[in-house]
Amino acid sequence: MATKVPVFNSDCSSLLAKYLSQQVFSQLEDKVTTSGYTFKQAINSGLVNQDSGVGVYAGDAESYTMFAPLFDPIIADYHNFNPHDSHQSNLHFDELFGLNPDPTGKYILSTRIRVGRNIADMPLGPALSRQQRRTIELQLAKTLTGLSGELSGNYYSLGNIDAETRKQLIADHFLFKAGDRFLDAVGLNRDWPEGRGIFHNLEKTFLVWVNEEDQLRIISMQPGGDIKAVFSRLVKAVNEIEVSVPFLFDQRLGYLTSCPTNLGTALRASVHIRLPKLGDDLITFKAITDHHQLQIRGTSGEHSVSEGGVFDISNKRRLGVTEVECVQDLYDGVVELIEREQELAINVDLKK
Ligand code: ADP
Ligand code: CIR
Repeated sequence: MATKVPVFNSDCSSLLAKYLSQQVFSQLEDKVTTSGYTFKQAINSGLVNQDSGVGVYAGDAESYTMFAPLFDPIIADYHNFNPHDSHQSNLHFDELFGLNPDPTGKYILSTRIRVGRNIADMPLGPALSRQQRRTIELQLAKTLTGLSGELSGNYYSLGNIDAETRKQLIADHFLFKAGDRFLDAVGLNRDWPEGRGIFHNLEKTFLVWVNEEDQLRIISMQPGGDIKAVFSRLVKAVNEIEVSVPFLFDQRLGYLTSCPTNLGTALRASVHIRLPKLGDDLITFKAITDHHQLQIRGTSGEHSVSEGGVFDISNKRRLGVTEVECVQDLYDGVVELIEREQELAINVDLKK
């Protein structure tokens, strides 16, 4: 007799719960990829963490074909991308329309754009062996410390950073947190902290996270709202790293990442923006972010809350849109958010 499909809590709204039917579960439950990644691992995070938005992770490129009866509808739903759509890249930052949506610096505290990348011919993080993870760290440390000019910096292995410095780097939004329960449930925290680390230049405007959720998270960030400057530095870094590191890429799905939300461009362009009035009017706030396909996160990143009226606003879609379009989504949405925040502030003043 077939095993019964897992039951989800009544308030679970993950994409896993939405698309894991009995038929899909019976078709996939015993499947294992050639790197030994099982379907049960792929869905474990969403089963353990019923507050997941998505709930699944890939362990390798093959997960995206072998588990397609579940992954394809999740990808289509999240990215608004149907299985016959194709993915195009455009890293020509000069094609971005607009420079700084907040030239006076009243609203935007900082801008950050990151892309996720993984290495060709390697499993993704959830299925990496300890030795493979160590090999990747060595390879990346060598490549990154060879960069020059504005991109030149140092690599710090996580185990060698003292606790106080690590805490400060996290508080300053430069370093990933430890113990993420979503990653834990898919085996992404195995052998922690070994093999993980951070590279950054002196100014901390260019950073690379090594072996967190993806093997590389290439990050460009700086105070203020100059989105184009941040984007152009990111493109320069990605192009230089790619000369020595072959990235895992798929014709249909773009850059492959362990979380399906990052497929395609794997790009998240975000601002930390102070919007206290909109923060008190979530219906208006959500209407604008939904219209521009933006996501609202808290001040300390995913699954965190907003502090002091400061929100992390970023593009939601990453697949089936180019890098320029992802960043343009953010730019256009932020312009409208600032206009609305200003109107709400005037209305409050008039009522006084
Ligand atoms: P990711 O961006 O890799 O998907 P998170 O949402 O966890 O992951 O964010 C990682 C870190 O980057 C967090 O500390 C978050 O606050 C910080 N961050 C994101 N956007 C910005 C920004 N525009 N300015 C400063 N820090 C940011
Ligand atoms: C979840 O399902 O909530 C986590 N696995 C993270 C998903 C990616 N993040 C996102 O869409 N905000």
